[in-house]
Amino acid sequence: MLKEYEDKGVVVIPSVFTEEECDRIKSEAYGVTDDQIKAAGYKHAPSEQAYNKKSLIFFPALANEYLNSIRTDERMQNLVREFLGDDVRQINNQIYFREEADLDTFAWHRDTIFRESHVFTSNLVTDYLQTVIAVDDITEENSPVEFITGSHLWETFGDPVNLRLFDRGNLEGIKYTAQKGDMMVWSVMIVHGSEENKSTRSRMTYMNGFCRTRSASTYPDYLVDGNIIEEIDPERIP
Ligand SMILES: O=C(O)CCC(=O)C(=O)O
Repeated sequence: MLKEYEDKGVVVIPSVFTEEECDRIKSEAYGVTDDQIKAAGYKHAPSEQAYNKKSLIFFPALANEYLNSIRTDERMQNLVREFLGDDVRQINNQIYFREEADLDTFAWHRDTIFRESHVFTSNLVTDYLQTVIAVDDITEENSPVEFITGSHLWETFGDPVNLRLFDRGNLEGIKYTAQKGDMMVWSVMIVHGSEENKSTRSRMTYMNGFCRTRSASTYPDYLVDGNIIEEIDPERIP
């Protein structure tokens, strides 16, 4: 798994969560409101609307016990320990709805564009881990994320002009499919993007992003000396 991640920049880990857990994640995600996330102390915009639908909610685990229990679940912890060790911060926690007929798209980009340069050191490249749980089956049809495997090793890649406008250009990646309950982890450096979900099936993902504590000057603690920190401290989210 680690070797594949190092070579390709992305790897799918099968059957980490169950179908029942995914169904519950989905219903809880739809139950969390912007007001609840704000009331839990989140100081930024709690959700995003893109094109025709609500596309994302940010830090829902602040306001929802079940989503928090998945975030802190042993299976998640073990994965994070395996990749990053014992001292880790939580950088993002978000749900992508990606409903059927959702017009949202993501241009080719590296996730480094989201990481504030005043917070992270240059070790971000090795110290950051992006994870998602496939809450629905991800197929070729329902807007899978397309990854250019090996691009995490490219010297440079320019930032997109408009993140929410996929323009293929002359690039071609691999559309990564997954079963409900699988996890996908990817490098902060891998170039990826996604097209509109033109299908009749949603493909929700639950994203949790982590960074070794040594490389992030703020953000809530996730693991300290290998021990889980059960609650996200919203004061630490810049
Ligand atoms: O889920 C998607 O369609 C794209 C997500 C993505 O590219 C990202 O969060 O960096």
